[in-house]
This record gives sequence, C-alpha cells and structure tokens, in this order.
Amino acid sequence: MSQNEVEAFAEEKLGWTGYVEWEKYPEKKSAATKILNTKKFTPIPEFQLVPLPKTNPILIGHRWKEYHEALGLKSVVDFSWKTVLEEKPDLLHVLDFPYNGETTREQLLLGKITDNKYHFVRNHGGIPDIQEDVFELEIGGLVNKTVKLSLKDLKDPAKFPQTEVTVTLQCSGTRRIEQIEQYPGDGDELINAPWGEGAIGTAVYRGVSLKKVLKLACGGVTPECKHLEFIGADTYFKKKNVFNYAVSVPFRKVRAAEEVLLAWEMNGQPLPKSHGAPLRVVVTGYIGARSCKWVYRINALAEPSMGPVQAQEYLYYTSQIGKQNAKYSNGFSIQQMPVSSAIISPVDKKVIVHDGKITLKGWAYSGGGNWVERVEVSPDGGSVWYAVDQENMTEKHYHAWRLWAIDVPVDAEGWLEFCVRTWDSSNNTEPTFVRSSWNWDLHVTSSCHRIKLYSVNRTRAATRERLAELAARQTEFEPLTLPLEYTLEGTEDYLAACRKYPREPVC
Ligand SMILES: Nc1nc2c(c(=O)[nH]1)N[C@H]1C(S)=C(S)[C@@H](COP(=O)(O)O)O[C@H]1N2
Ligand SMILES: [Mo]
Repeated sequence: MSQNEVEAFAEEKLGWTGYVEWEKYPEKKSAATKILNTKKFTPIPEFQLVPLPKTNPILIGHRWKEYHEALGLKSVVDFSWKTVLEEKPDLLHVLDFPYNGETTREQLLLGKITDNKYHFVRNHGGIPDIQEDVFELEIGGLVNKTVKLSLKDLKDPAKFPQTEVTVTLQCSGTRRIEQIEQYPGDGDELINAPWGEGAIGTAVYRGVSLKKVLKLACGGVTPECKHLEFIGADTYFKKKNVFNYAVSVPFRKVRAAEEVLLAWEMNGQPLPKSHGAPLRVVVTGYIGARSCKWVYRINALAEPSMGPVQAQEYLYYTSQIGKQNAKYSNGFSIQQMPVSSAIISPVDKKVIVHDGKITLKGWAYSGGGNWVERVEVSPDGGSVWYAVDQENMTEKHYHAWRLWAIDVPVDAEGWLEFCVRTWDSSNNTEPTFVRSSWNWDLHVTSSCHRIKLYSVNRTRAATRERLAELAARQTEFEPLTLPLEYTLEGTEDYLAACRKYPREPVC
C-alpha cells in the first residue's frame, strides 16, 4: 500500500485516537474496499466442529487484525490489547481481537453489581482512545434542530437532569456454547464468540436520558422519526466493506425516559475505555448490541439503521433456516431480551457429597421491561421443581438480574440432571431444551440451563459406610472414574449375600 493510501484513512480529529470517520465519506469507504479486495487474509477459523483450544486467549482474531493493518490501523489493535490488559486482566479472554472477554463464575457470584474490572466486554472492532475535553456528540437527522454537544454540556445538570439506573447488559450470544455443542451454526467473519454463562453483567450507569436530550437540545424529533441510530467511533468490517459501528432502537423505546441513557459513569467511576469512554448508550432490556459504545453521532431516522450490525446481524431465524437459505430479511431483528437464567455453581459434571440437600447458585434475568419474579430449580431434569425463597434472591430491579441460591432436596444418587427456569413479571418462562430454540446465528440461548451432577448422599447407610472406609484408608472419593484400589466386598460377605438371594432362579 502506498503512503498516500495509508494517510487516506487518517484519524478524523485531534484527540480522537483510533477513530476514523467512514459513514460520511462514501469515496473513502470504496477506497478501503479496493485495498481489502487486493489482499489475502487468514481464513475464518473453525471453532465449532473441533474442540476449543485450552489457551488463553482462547481464540485469536488474525483476520480482523489483518483488516485493520491493511488500512493502516495496526495501532488500534495494539492499543485495544494494552487497554484490555490494564482494565480487564482477570476475564476469560474468549477472543483477543476484536476483544471479547467473559466474566468468570467466581466473579459472577460476587454480588448484584458486577465490579467494572469483572464486567464482560464484547467488541466488534478496536477500542478508540477519545479525550473527554475534545469529545462532541452530534445529533441530527429527523430532529427539529441539529446539535453538537460537548461532554461538559451533557454533564451540566443545569442543562440536562441526570439519572442513575441499575442495568443488566446481556450479550445475545450468552450461553451460545450450549447451542454450538449440540448443533453448530454460523461462525461469522467476526467470530460469533463461543460464550458460556458470563457474557452478562450489572452496573449502575449515570448519565442523561436520551428522551430529555432530544427534547431539550433538539426541540424534539419530527413526526417521521421512527428509529434512533447510534454510531460508534470503532471501525467495523463486513464482507470487505468498512463502517463505523451502527445500530438503532425504536423511538417508542426512547420515549420512556429511564430506558435509553447516554452514560459516562459506571458504578461511580468514569466509564472505562473498554466500555465506551467517554460516552455510551445504555438501552435497558434490549440485547447488549444496541447499547452503542463510543457513541459520537445519533441520527433520527424513518426506518431502522442500515448498518450491518442492525440490518444483517442479530437476526433470529427459525430452525428451517440456515446456510442453505438464510437472508437478511427472513429472520426477525432481536431487540428485547427474553427471560433466561443460568446455574453458576456447582459446575457441570461435578461430584457432590451431601446430606440430602445440594446448594445451587446462579443468575436470572428478563429484558423488555419485565423483571424476575420466580426462579425454580429441578433436580430431575425438569419434572419436579423447587422455587427459590425470595430471601435467597437479590433485590428486584426493573432492568437488572437477580442472583439466587437454593438448597435443593436430593435423595437420589448417581448422575442427576439439574436445571433452572425463571418466570418473569409477564409470566413468561424459558424453552425446555436447547433444541427447542436452536437458531442458525446461535443467538439468545434462553432454554433451561442444564448441568449434570453426580450425587453421593451421605444419609444413605451404604454410602456412609463406603465413605467411612475411604476415610479410614485415607483415600479420596474423586476422581469419580478411578476404580477403588481395594476389593469392594470380602468373599464371606459376598457368599452370604448371594446364598441368601441366589443368583440363579429355582426351577
Ligand atoms: N461501538 C460499539 N458498541 C458496542 C459494541 C461494539 O462492538 N462497538 N458491541 C455491542 C455488544 S454486541 C454488546 S453485547 C455490548 C457489550 O457491552 P460491554 O462491552 O460494555 O459489556 O456492547 C455493544 N456496543
Ligand atoms: Mo452482544
């Protein structure tokens, strides 16, 4: 690439490192496409039909790093990783670039509010580095007055009333690994991250209501306005085309004052860079994708955004749709998050030695303005259900999850399947099996979360005896699959038992 071409994609403004404006310059977009079409890139990796590597980071985003490098944006890749190591050293690094980091089980259960250090991150591109004092938000399109607002303006309580809302953000890819394990689907160019149960987190966001900003700064929107589009400063690639991240939500949603915020503070701290500093959108009850980070422009539109993240992704297909017939128009656009839950402790395949009760813990959440009313756990795959006591659930919020814990009565021994289901304030509950709601893009895995535990019930005499024997021999029960080193029964006992109840029937 010539020096001129690299310079063509220079950063837009001083103090806005890592931000290249694409949406305003169609010629610049086609110049970038031309360059991308002349290059070869590392193929999209297979990660569904083969076991995931046991490395950390788990997956490496070679292709997206190369896309950035091809346009002279390698420094964005480097800055992103440096920021991750500073802000998120303890997450599970599911994909190194664009960065996708998952909250661990231990971190998830620490409390109702997720520490900023532990809150998951989902990126579609690099992390921009924008100075707060030069930052401006532009609001245009179908508004009565186009405006540019500095962060100082937005933060001035005399101009806009401020608000704090406790919000759970959930990526619609949360628990995707369960779909992948049963039936692989679209891998995506970006890599549809193989998330477990930790692409969810809860924080208190401080900011201003978008409804009020539109009213006070723009004199409202025009009657044709149906969607509000949010543009983020990161660069996004789709089939060799280049964009800024763009999504939209209906104006109906924005009209609820506490439901769409422009936020600069997270849990009492300045918004971290990985979460969208200096300003992000927070859309309550919607899939995480709509909560645009590094938002610098808002467009009032007559129709949903044509950005690929809005128009071509986050689509929910029927199980009849797949690689053979998927289009952008034949899946519906996922906006509100349905009710879902997960068992976080114990982990799948664990041996539990107990006295008739097993403790389970996890999260439960519902979007779309619904809240969690009841969490139920089954120790037998879904026939018998026990409800979690209200006192063992965190407080109810309109827009946040509830953490829960329960001691489930368990008499049976051996492998048992436990599952959880949640009922929300509209009496919605979860599909029974992964299969019931598998979809090609592997979104919204909201079916009952299932784990298998090996139950060893000490209240049973034979089990108590075996455990006492093991203790006397200073031998551990686990690993489960390792055979006992000593004989299971003496010859005399064996013969006595078999003679009392002979193995052969009588004639
Ligand atoms: N600008 C921009 N905003 C974005 C994204 C992105 O890649 N770029 N990712 C979205 C997705 S898919 C999710 S799930 C949430 C995650 O928010 P978090 O990283 O703050 O947890 O951010 C959303 N906002
Ligand atoms: Mo997401």
